[in-house]
Amino acid sequence: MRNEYRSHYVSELASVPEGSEVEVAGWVHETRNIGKIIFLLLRDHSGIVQVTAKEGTSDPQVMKAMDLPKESVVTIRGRIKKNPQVRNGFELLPVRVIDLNPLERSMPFEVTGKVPAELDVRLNYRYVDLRRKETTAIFNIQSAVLHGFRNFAAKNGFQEIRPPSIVEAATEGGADLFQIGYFEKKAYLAQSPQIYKQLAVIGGMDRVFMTVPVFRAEKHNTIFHLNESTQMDIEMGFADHNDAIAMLKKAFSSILDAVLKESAADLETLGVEFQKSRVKDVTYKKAISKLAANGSKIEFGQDFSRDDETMLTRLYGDAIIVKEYPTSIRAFYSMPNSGDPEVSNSYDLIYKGLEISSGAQRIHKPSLLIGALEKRGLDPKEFEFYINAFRMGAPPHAGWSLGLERITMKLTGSTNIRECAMFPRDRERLTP
Ligand code: AMO
Repeated sequence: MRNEYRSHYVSELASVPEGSEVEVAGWVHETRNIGKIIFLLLRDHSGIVQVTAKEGTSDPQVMKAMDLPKESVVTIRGRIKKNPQVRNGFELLPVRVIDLNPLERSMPFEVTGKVPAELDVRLNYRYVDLRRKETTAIFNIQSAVLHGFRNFAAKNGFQEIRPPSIVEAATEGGADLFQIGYFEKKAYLAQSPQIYKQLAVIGGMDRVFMTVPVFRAEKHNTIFHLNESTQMDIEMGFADHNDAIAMLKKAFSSILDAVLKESAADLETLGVEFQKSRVKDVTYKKAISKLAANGSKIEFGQDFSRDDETMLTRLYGDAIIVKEYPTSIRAFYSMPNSGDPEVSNSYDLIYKGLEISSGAQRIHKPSLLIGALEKRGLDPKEFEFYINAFRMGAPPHAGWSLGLERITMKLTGSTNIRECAMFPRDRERLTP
């Protein structure tokens, strides 16, 4: 698309005939001024091109205009010239250079990555950090993850819904809620779309999916937790945990396919390699006895520790679905197993040692639900509107949620989840 600023993206220049005049727009990545020659590397979101001005051949005004600090935002018109010595096999001989917005401040760190910068500094200036090729690669991969999830949803008949983020009561139970003022009342930011996706299925939608921000006032500051994160959720009507697990495997496979197909170059930029792993299933009871046989102290009724999750990967492979967790340690809405109510029809997907997804068949009987709430010290009165929905023709149903930043973290080999949230929210960070 040609407009006032550009005729081509850098990645399109390779197919432009020598001698043609083109216009590119982006940032000054590097410059080298050796007196009679000025080299300028211009970077746009698609790549980097060398712009070369020479005394004698280039207009002196253009040579002067090329003398720009790094990260200046420019538009450059020039002619394509083949040059086998240059990285792309061609360079641009400039005829016009415009600095679109002269820098008023020096850059907080090197976008080229020549001098490493602390994560905190990068996050303070995320709009500059996003120009680094590694950060660009992470968000390209995240975009492919979202495509993979949507492809899966479209292929399997899921309808997209938009649940609210402002809610009256806890959606997951527990105390990890952000309270907000809502006119004369108190309200909360939703911890998950859980209740609403169930209500959609009770409403007859049968298969729904959503990609939504969720908010958790967890006080701990870890490399795996954010206070605002993004969930990719589904819910299915007339379905049990086995149906939902089968869908989780399909979604996971579709996500890996999309990343491998769309983001091969990004994976290379990050130096990450991965094969499409087969997802293995194991029951919680089997998993804990295998962990115990390998030295873990875990007992029935306990959640896996970080070390247990790492050991599970060593024992079973990169991608494992652990199912039938003890009912007591799962969310109140998880359906107890009819043959063994001590465990529930619940499951987690653990990928490369980290829980990236969680789900369950839901309790659809009001009396069971009231009992489950009471057992956890929650007041059924606060969930009345939710329980009432189960009194008016609620079918058996099941679903799950995949954490977008968590899966991105594992696919990009990032060591801190903050790398995988564009503007992360944690205990300390509320800006930018
Ligand atoms: P759960 O609470 O396990 O389940 O969350 C689902 C997935 O969301 C991700 N996740 C997080 N990622 C970053 N920071 C956090 N603080 C955080 N909390 C959760 C994880 C996790 O596996 N309603 C249920 C799902 C369902 O049963 O459908 C739920 O929210 O990847």
